[in-house]
Amino acid sequence: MKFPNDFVFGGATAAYQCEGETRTHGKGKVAWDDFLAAQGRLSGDPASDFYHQYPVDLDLCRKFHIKAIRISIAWSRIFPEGTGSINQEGVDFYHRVFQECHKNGVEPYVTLHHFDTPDTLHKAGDFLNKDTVEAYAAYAKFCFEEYHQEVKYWFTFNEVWPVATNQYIEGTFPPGIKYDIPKAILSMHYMMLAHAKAVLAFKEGGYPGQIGVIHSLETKYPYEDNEEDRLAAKKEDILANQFVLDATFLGTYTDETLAVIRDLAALNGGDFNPDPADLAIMKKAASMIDYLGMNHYQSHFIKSYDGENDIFHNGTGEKGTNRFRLKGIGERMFKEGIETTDWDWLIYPQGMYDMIMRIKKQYPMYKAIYITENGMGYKDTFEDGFIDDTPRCDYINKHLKVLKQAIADGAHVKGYFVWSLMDVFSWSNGYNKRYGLFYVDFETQKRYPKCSAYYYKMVIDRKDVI
Ligand code: BGP
Repeated sequence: MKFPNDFVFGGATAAYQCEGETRTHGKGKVAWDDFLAAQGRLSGDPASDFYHQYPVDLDLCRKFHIKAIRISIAWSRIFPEGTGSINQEGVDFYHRVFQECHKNGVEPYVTLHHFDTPDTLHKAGDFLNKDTVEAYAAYAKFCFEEYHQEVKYWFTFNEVWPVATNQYIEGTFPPGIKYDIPKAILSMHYMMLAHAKAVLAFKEGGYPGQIGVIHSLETKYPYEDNEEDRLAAKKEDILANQFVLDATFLGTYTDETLAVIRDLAALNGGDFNPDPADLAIMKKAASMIDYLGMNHYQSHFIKSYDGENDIFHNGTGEKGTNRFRLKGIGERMFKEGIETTDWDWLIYPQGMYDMIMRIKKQYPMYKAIYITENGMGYKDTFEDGFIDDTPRCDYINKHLKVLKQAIADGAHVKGYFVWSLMDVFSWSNGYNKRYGLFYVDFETQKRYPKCSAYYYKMVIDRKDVI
């Protein structure tokens, strides 16, 4: 069996990670600007200079038969303050990008929020503040109205759980708070409410096209086959996966989900009591979404853990330094026989298969799934214009194999996007964690196809893995 004829093979990007020009052309500030400057290690400039290089990147898509691209709109390029006055230069920029996509036969799949809430709203509490929900809904509506002739595929949010955990539990995203589980829960809930409001605006506005949301879904397995580890894996799954999947497909939270979430909130001095009026909005939207975007890179093996919270983020690629231990939940373990990347991400394609089949079973109302991100962070070497990234080809190939199996086993998966199309800026890791099919020389901004670009073209042409 090959991939179906209409299967979409794409490449993914995100505004802050590729555009550059973070404080020019009328763009408003985002929390990242100051957060990164204060650390002094990393910067979102120049990134991959997509602001100027997009014709080059889209031309590469055309040449390598990549017919779809994930792009995100930077909210603060359109509304510099999050609400109110519009920056026409930003609005026009995305028109030019979308037109260039179509000129090259590349379909844009557009995300409205990819980790970059405008700073004014972020400072006022980001998605812990309901005003941000309203501001987001107005911004989404503006985009549907403005771009509906050029964009047919929309995603409301990129990765609700990672935003919440990185902002409030791991502290690697601004505002850099650690171990505040109640805040993480509330911000996820309000992001899902904002998602629902955008879906309703889209469907009730009668715009052509389709809409969904992207979640990062990492399968959680018990480290050992015992009662304690099973419970630990279950708890982490509910917090990271089931909470947002319930919100997406049911528009409410099941009793099982609520019980665990409330326990975790209480253990950390908080509570979670969603407003029934908000749940009614989420329920309506749940029946209307067209697809789920699933980002998948790794899985976790969880051992039960009752010690103090202890997280260390490996942001430099020094293998074996990562630690993730959450009080009353569990500890993420390395597992013999399972390879990791230099940033300690477990390479376990079976996790992607298991997650897809779990969605099919647990949420039979799902209509379609796109794998919206999958790829491998790797320290690429550039030698005489040649970039041998065989491990990345191998990683992608293994994941495409299990994806094919999931389709053969009845899952409705419509497409796959490699993260990332070209090398981009990695939020808490910088520029040496490369993912691209195309190597970017960040000094000259020149692009060079890696081995993986040729590999991917072969897959696209054959509609099959190697
Ligand atoms: C996803 C994000 C992307 C991208 C990717 C790789 O969570 O949606 O924006 O960054 O992960 O992550 P990282 O760059 O941290 O390695």
